[in-house]
Amino acid sequence: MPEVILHQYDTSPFSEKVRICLGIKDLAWSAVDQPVIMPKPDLVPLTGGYRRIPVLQIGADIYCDSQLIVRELDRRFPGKPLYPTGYEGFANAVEQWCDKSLFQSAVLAIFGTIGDSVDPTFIKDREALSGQPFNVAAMKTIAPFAITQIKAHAALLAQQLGDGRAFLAGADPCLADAAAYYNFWFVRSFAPGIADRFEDLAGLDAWYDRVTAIGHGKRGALAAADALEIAAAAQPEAADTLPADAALSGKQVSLAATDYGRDPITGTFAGSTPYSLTVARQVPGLGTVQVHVPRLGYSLTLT
Ligand SMILES: N[C@@H](CCC(=O)N[C@@H](CS)C(=O)NCC(=O)O)C(=O)O
Repeated sequence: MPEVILHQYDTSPFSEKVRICLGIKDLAWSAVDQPVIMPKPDLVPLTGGYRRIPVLQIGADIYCDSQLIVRELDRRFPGKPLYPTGYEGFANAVEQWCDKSLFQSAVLAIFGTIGDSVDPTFIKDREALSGQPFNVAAMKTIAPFAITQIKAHAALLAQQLGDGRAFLAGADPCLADAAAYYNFWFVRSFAPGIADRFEDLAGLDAWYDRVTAIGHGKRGALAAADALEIAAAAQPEAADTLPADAALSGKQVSLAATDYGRDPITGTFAGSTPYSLTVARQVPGLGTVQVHVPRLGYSLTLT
C-alpha cells in the first residue's frame, strides 16, 4: 500500500480538517511540513503551481484542496466512511457551509482580534494570495459581528445535536464533524477566549471534545526531499475520463482555483470524474506526476 503523505503545517485549519478525517479512519500517514508562506520550493514542483495547503501525495498522484483530499481518502480507504450511506449530501452540504460561510466568520473574528500582532511578512504573503488588501482596521471593526456569526453557526450545529446524538450524522463521526470542528479549533488556537466554549448551546462543547478525542490517526513525519523521491520513483495511477470530457484528452490545459490562490496548474488533460479534473505533468527530476483538483471551485481553460 503506497504511503499517504500530507503536505501541511500544524497551524493550518484546512489541514486540521484532513487530519481529523485521517483520525476517523485511523490511517497511518506521514506529514511533510511545508512553509506557511511562499516560497514553497518543495511543494510547487509537485503541484505545478498550486501553493495552498493541504496537498495529499500518494506516490506520483497529487491531490489539491481538502475537498478532494478527503474524497480521495474515502475512495482509497472506504472503512469508516466520511460520507455515510444516506448522508452523502449531508456531509457535502455541511462541508460547503463550513468551508465557506463559517470559515469566513472565523477568519474575520481571528484577524480582527489578533491582527495588530500578525507578522507583516505573513500579511504581505496573504495579500498576494488573495489579491486583496489585508485590512486589519476593517477586520477589527467587523470582528464583534463575526463573533456573533460564529455563535449563530454554532447554534445551527447544536440544533443538529439536539437529540443527544454523539456526532452530526449520528453515532459515528464523518466529514461533517471534521468540517465543522476545524473552524472552532482554528478560532480557539489563534484567538483564545473569543469563542472557546458555548455553555448555552446544549451538546456543542461535548461534541467538540469528542471530535478532539478522535485524534489524527497514526501520524509520522517525512522530509520534503523524501516525498519528492517517492514521487520520482512512482508511476501515477491510471485515470479514467468521463465520456463528456473525452475531447479534452491529451490537450494542454490550465486548472486553477477560482476563489484565491489562483496560480494555474498547466499540464496535459489526463482524466476526470464527476468530482475532479486531472492533468499529467512532466517534471524534471520527478518524471510524470498527475495533479488532481476538485471540479467545484476550479476552472479549466485550454492553453
Ligand atoms: N479550498 C482550499 C483552501 C485551502 C487554504 O486556504 N489553505 C490555507 C491554509 S489552511 C492556505 O493555503 N493558505 C496559504 C498558504 O498556506 O500558503 C482547501 O480546502 O484546501
